[in-house]
Amino acid sequence: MKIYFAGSIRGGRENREYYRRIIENLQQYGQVLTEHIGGENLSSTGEDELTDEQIYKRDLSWLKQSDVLVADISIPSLGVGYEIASAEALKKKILCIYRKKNNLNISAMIAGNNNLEVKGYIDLEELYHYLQKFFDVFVKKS
Ligand code: 6IA
Repeated sequence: MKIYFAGSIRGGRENREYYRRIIENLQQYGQVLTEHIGGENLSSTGEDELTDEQIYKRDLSWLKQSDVLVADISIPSLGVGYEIASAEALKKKILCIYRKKNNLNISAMIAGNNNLEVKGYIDLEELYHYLQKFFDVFVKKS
């Protein structure tokens, strides 16, 4: 099972620690191709050693190889939105997750799309429990 985890970079890095812990949890279900999203060294300016074009091409190739996209949409990010739409076009299974706080309003383009699973979480315990159920059902179906 290959998992593409998407989370905000230039959209803002304040949930970085959450991403790190979610990625760590996801690793029990498969290989997370985008481990760096939770990385301490990845600031909002990102990976300096790669050009934007290299990042774009590498990320899309990983998305193509993946079985499932797990996108944290707590922080609105153009890149994450683009990855969700691309994964949908590639007919990937998509799970969008968000932290329920600060009256976060999820875009209608996400909340209104029946091809996506969208799940809010209050804390990581709740999210981990949900992920277990999600992968249980997903693995059985595929
Ligand atoms: O628009 P954002 O930067 O918030 O988009 C974040 C999403 O796009 C993530 O889910 C990543 O998969 C992808 N992405 C965007 N930028 C990068 C990046 N470095 N490294 C890896 N993945 C990325 C930023 C480039 C740097 C030279 C500034």
